[in-house]
Order: sequence, then structure tokens, then C-alpha cells
Amino acid sequence: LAQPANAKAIETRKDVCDIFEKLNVPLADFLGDELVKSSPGDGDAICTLATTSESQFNETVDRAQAAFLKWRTTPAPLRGELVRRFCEHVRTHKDTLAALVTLDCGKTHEEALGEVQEVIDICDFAVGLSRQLYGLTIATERPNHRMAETWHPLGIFGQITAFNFPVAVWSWGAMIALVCGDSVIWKPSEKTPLTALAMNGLLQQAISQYDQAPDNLAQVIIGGADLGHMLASCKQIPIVSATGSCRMGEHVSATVGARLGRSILELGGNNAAIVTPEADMELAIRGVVFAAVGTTGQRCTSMRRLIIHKSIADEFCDRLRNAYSQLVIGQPQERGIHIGPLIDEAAYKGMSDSLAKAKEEGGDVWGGERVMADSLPNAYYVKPAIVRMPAQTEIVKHETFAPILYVMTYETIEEAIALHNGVTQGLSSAIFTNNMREAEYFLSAAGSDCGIANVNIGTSGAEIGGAFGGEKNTGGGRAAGSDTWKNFMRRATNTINYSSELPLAQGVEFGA
Ligand code: UN1
Repeated sequence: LAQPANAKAIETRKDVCDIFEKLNVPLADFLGDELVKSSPGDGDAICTLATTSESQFNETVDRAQAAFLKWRTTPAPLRGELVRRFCEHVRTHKDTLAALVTLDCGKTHEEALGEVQEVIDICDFAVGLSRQLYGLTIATERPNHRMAETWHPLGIFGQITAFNFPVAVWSWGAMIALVCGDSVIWKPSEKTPLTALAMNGLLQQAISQYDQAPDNLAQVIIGGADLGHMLASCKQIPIVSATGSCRMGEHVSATVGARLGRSILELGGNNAAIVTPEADMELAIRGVVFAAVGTTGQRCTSMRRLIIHKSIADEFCDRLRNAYSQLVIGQPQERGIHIGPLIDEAAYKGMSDSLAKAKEEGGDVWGGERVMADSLPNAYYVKPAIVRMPAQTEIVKHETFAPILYVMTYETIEEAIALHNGVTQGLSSAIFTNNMREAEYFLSAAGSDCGIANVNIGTSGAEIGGAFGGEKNTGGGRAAGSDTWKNFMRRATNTINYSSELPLAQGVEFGA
């Protein structure tokens, strides 16, 4: 846990109580004295929560398994109906949920609204999907036979999510898992437990109001890395998804793999944009600014590297610094803010350490200073940094979860792509150009090696309809739209003989 166990319980702050009251979710059920929850906006402790013990975890798994056994035989379109009903709650409470996202993780109000919208969007997607879990019919080589594949629910879906998208990333997995007939156990980041308790509380309301849905279909467990390990090593959980750092993902992957479970990993990114001399500069500036500083650089899709043609680099950097200077840094619940706080002190330390290292490696650092420390000594606000680098040095290859944009220059497009792909992560990428050859080269097999490759938009802000994830140390998993539902089901290949003969495949004559 981030906080010491057995911290003293504090009185829950009124804004937290008010939000849970509006949502009609019983906060009192979750309070305790083990996990101190602070608000990144002001750094104050706002409540203390109970955490999940090992025996409670085991009971949670047993309940989830019982729920799965009922849910798997509920027809998929009726499973979709649960998601549709849940989504109505989310739509009704969109503003309140956004306020909670802001309180929990420090994301600005506007971005928090966007995140809740992402939940609504994936619900709509999942409801439609509940009537489209198609299997193939396959031509067979044998007469009077039919071959088909059928998709069945898999079991308990265990989900480990990060602080930075405390509700959207859960919904990408959980909503699809639910229509696929799985039950869900969610371990949110211990930095953002409140949104998880609230969202699951709303889902619980939809479940209890719907007679097709069994109790305990979706449960939340609260705790830190130890609890994540329990989830990853639990043999009764056939599928585990994890979003977070590469280090955490390596552990989850090894633990789930050792018991031959299935994992979906969506880990770190070190996302870059190439800006060529043929780009629309105005558009490129806007695209780069949002991707680099949005969510205070704390998206896994945040832009961390800019690879820019030598001939335009100086002018582009001037314009970028000018655009950065106009950004408003402030408390995230205020309106008109572009940049809210970092999640905590460790994130700030990570940023300042990386900037110091970048200097050592020859970087020219602009920005990156801490601000508002006098009025809010326990909250961590920073100016976003732009760092001109002489080369793609060690620190540039490292993902720092903060608003640092490293700028490097190139001369040929081949060189740009080599720099682009020269890191261990492979999540998101972009090229800004109006030159069709450059754009298509970037999207080709010899171009960007990332799971997301964009033209003339930034690296962040993906829609839910596409599969989301990336290659190399990003972990290879895909969440959200497209055909990611297949992860959550088991596929059975069925061969049916409706003749009175027994022809063997491959023409084998048994005993001939
Ligand atoms: C994340 O940071 O883990 O594409 C998810 C985006 C958002 C999701 C980011 N839709 O930036």
C-alpha cells in the first residue's frame, strides 16, 4: 500500500460525502482505517478506507464464480440489457461522476467529463456487441458435416487499473466482459479507489434492479501491489488485464503466465510524433500541445518525444513555447484550466529527477518548475517542460509519467522512423504531414511499430471503437473496441456429422 496500514481513521470530507450521497452509493460501507485517500488537487486527506484482506479476497472470488455460473447461461442480448441500464445511471450522473474523477485523480473537469463520456461510449458499443458475438462457419472437407466455431463465456475477469483513467479503462474491459458472460473483479489503483467504489456502486444498482443479473456479478477489491499479486496468481481467474507500468506488467504477465492464465497487458508508452516540413504547422502545434500536456502528461498515450525536421525545428519550438506560455495551470475543479496537478509527490520527484538527468545528458530544459507550492504545499503543480536533446539518450527512452516533451531533430524520413522506433515501448504514435508518401510510409509495415499510428492528430485521445494497446514493452494486449471481445470468451470449434458414415479427416483410412 502507498500508505501505512492501520492509519488513523479520519472524518470523511464533506465534498466526498456529498458526491456519494448524490449517487446513492453507501460510502460508509467502504470506510475504515487502512488506506488514507488524499485529493491531488490540494493534497489533503479526504477519507480513510478499508482494504481487502486475503480471506476477503478468497470470498470475493468464490462469489464471483457463483455469479459467473448463472450469468454464462443468460442470453447475451439480455446481458447487454444490464449494460444499457448501467449506462443510464452513468448518463444521469455524468457531472457528479466527473467531479469525483477530478477529486480522485486531479484531472481537469473538462477532461473528467471526457473520461465519463468514454464510459458511456463503451457501454453503447458493448450493448450493440451483445447481439454480435459472431462465430464463423467453416467449410469442411467431409461430406454431410458442418464445422463452426462457438464463443462461450470464459469465467471471472480480474482487472487491475491505473490512477490516470480511473473509470474509462475499467469500463473498456468490464463492459465487454459483462456482455461476454464473465463476472468481474476490479482492483483499482490504491491512488484512486473512490471512483471505483462509486462506479461499481452504480453498476450494483443496475444489477439489483435487473432480475436477470446475479448478485456479485461485479465486485471491487481495495489494496496495493500485494492484492494485485493475489489476483494475478489466482487460478480461479482465467483472465487478468493490467494497465500500468511496464514493471508491474512484467510481474503480472509472469504470474498469470506461470499458471497458464490469459492476460491482457496495456503498459507504458513512450509516444512520439514526427513533424515533417510538409506539415500544417498550426495544426501540428495544437496536436502536440494537447497530447504533451493534457492530463498533465499522465496518459499512457501522452506525447513524450517530438521528432522534427531540422529545417523547421527552431521555429516550431518557439511557437510551442509560446503556446505553452498561454496554458492555464490551476486547481482541476476550476473551469478553464488546462493543466491540473500531478498525482502525488512521487510523480513530481520522478519529473524533476528526469529533468536533471536530461540536463546531464546534454538537454536544454525549458519549463518544468513547480508552481503553487506556497498556497498548496501538499499538492504538486508543474509547468510542462520542453527539452531540446542532442540525441535520443537514455532518459528519452525512459517513460516519465509527467509533462516532459523531448525534442530531437532529423534529416531524412528513414532517420525519423528509426528514432521513432528506437525505444522499448510501442503504444501510440503520430506523424504530422500533408505529404501522402510520408504518411503512408509511416503507417506501413516499415513505419511506426506502435499499436496506434495516427496522421495529423496527436498520440492521445483515442476513440473507444478501435482496439487500444501496443507492442514491445507495452505488452501486446488490446482493450476497448474492434474484436477485443474475443479475449473475454473461449472459442469452441464444433464439427457435426449428420451422415451415417464416419469419414476421417485428411482421408485417413483407419486400419487400411
Ligand atoms: C490511458 O492513459 O491509460 O487514448 C488510457 C487516450 C484515452 C485513454 C488513455 N482515450 O488518450
